[in-house]
Amino acid sequence: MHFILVSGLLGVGKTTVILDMMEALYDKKGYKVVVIENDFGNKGIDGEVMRKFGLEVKDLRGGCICCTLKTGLIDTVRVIQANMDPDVIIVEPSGIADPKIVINAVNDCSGIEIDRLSSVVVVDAERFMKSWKMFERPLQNQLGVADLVLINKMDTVSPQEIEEISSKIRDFGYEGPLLPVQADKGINMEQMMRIFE
Ligand SMILES: Nc1nc2c(ncn2[C@@H]2O[C@H](COP(=O)(O)OP(=O)(O)O)[C@@H](O)[C@H]2O)c(=O)[nH]1
Ligand SMILES: [Mg+2]
Repeated sequence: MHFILVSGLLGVGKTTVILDMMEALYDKKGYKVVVIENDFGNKGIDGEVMRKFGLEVKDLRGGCICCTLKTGLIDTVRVIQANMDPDVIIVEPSGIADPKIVINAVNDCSGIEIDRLSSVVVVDAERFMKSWKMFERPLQNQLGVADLVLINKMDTVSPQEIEEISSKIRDFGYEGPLLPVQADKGINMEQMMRIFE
């Protein structure tokens, strides 16, 4: 089972990215995907979308995965694996959650079999330069464990601004792949899925 964590501040487009991932993983590859949401974003993955994909969403709204729901998340993953045995589990933690805590919890837990763990971080091109200072700590936590960084909403900025954002993300010490995307139109999402393979 491939465990994909999609982190990022509130409103950056995590849920939109996950919808694109689901489409790529389910429609194109036929993988069985389960999404676990723990976010208060303005766009939830609702029953209607799930029916379209024939998939399952577990909603952990009401607490932050990184603290009170840590054991809840692990138990949920364990139950999902035992009952549904999906190929992929995608987890959307709340915006300020520290993904490292989730990664450590998943790695340390017996009873869950994970072949591969990917940590994707989404940033919002429109807001990043204005807001990185205010969110330095959560960004540091997120970028510190990222395997892939998506600079989403590339439609809202110039190529030069994408460069500025990329260089600021490098200043955080992140050295992995950086990909500008427009998740709401699926732009560059195929490239994203390729990085996953
Ligand atoms: N302009 C633009 N808006 C986007 C893009 N992707 C997502 N959004 C919008 O950003 C808002 C937040 O998206 P959402 O996926 O709910 O963010 P989350 O809180 O990180 O899960 C929604 O109104 C989306 O429609 C994009 O590529 N470009
Ligand atoms: Mg969301």
